Amino acid sequence: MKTSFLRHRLSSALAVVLATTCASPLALRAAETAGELPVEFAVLTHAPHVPPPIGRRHPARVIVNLEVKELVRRLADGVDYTFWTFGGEVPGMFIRVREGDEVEFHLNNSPDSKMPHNIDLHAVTGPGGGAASSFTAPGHSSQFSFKALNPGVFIYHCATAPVPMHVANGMYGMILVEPKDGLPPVDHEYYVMQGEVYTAGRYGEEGLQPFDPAKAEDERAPYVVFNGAVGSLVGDNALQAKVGDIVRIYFGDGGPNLTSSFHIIGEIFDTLYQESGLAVAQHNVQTTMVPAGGSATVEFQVQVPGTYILVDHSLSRAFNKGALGMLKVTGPEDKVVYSGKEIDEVYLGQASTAGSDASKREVALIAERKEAIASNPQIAGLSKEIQMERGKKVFLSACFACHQPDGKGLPGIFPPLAGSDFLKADKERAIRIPIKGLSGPIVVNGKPYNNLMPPQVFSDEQIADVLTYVMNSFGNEDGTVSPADVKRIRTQTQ
Ligand code: HEC
Ligand SMILES: [Cu+2]
Repeated sequence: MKTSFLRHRLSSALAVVLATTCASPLALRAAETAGELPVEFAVLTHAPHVPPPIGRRHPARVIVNLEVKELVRRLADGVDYTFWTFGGEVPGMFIRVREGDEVEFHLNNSPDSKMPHNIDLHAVTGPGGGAASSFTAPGHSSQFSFKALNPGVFIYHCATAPVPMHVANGMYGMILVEPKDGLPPVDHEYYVMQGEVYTAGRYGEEGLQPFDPAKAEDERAPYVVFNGAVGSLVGDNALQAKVGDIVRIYFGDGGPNLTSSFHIIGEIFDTLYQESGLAVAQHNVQTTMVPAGGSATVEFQVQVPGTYILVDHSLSRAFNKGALGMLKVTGPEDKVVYSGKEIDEVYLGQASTAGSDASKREVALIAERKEAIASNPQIAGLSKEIQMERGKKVFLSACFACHQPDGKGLPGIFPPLAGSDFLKADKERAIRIPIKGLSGPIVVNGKPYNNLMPPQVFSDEQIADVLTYVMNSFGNEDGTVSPADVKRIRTQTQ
């Protein structure tokens, strides 16, 4: 349904491209002076994809059709949320037009919606950015037009009261107004937006979570995420590039409240276009501040293969609330640019503070509650497959940073989990490692290691899941660990 929608958009855009290229430049100029512009349908894309460059060097009347849908979507593993969306996903669909275009905007509110919605596009010059003109009840459609006077990368969002709630529920997206002469070509363009979700439950608390107005008012977000969900840009969903490629990311902050300190671990932004504008603001930038309701565009060339981590460098948000994504770069190594033997201290610093007494107590309480639930025979009996999937997510949120996504570790620093004889030899010891951490000399597959693994703050269930995942992945093939096993070992070691 989603792809056919997109295909429809693409094919209508193609038809228009054909139509406009058939018209002679003279006829186009005549139409322009008569105020009659060629008509096009905008190509809209879901994140992290960006519509292709405009290409055209004359203005057009561009028709945008955007549908508001309220729907339940995954926020994190086992956690659902009723999102309000521009186009069915969070963030809203990416819109791309050209400076000087006249945009005919149709906002359609699905008949299944419960709420009225509207749209305030920061690319609009005029009161409310289109908000009042686009106020649309469920099952209705509104139309307004604006001229894209200023080039830039602009946010759009719903501005229906209570506005912070509509935005926190996912009602934000981006519109790029290309400068008249277009943008420099690059190898990949990606669309990433940060936003907070104010759930009634704490981070990771399972079930369908309602919006918590008090937390929103206090700006205490249990979730800060990229592209609408924890893990939307990790593992198989990571952004992709090849060594030598130039990558451009349009990064927006939907908020509603928090400023982002956007950073990519292991990369430097060669070029930064700051705060919506498309003039080069600065070169060689490590972290750029993106205000709520604002954007930045970054460009960088990737020189070395590996996994680069997109974060809000307010790091608790990255490592405890979900604001973490990945860019996977493939291609030949360049040992001069990067030897492959350094450690990013960020991981150790963050992980070591994570073991505070409060978190331990919290983990214990959550584990107690989870065990009470699990002892209900109807709920018990989670299949190994579910455990594996959950464990994979835990692995990708913590262990991968050191043991590497393929479990092979780094020579002399992080021992391998793939084919590890150390792991296999003693299940109880394996369970103790994430709980208590591990330091001092060990030998794994005949090679010595003498380093430090900080304790991993996870619930019994998460530790059981991640160990079960590890014991059955990367060529390892057997063993399961249950939450009860973990609880028993945790009690013994405390
Ligand atoms: C901050 C880096 C880091 C993170 C994160 C980390 N580990 Fe480790 N891990 C290490 C280091 C370093 C060692 C070796 C410690 C030593 O030399 O005594 C190790 C050792 C181990 C071992 C025993 C050695 C082996 O290769 O079998 C296991 C099992 C293990 N880790 C599992 C995990 C799991 C599961 C997670 C995620 C929940 C995890 N680790 C997260 C750094 C890390
Ligand atoms: Cu709304």
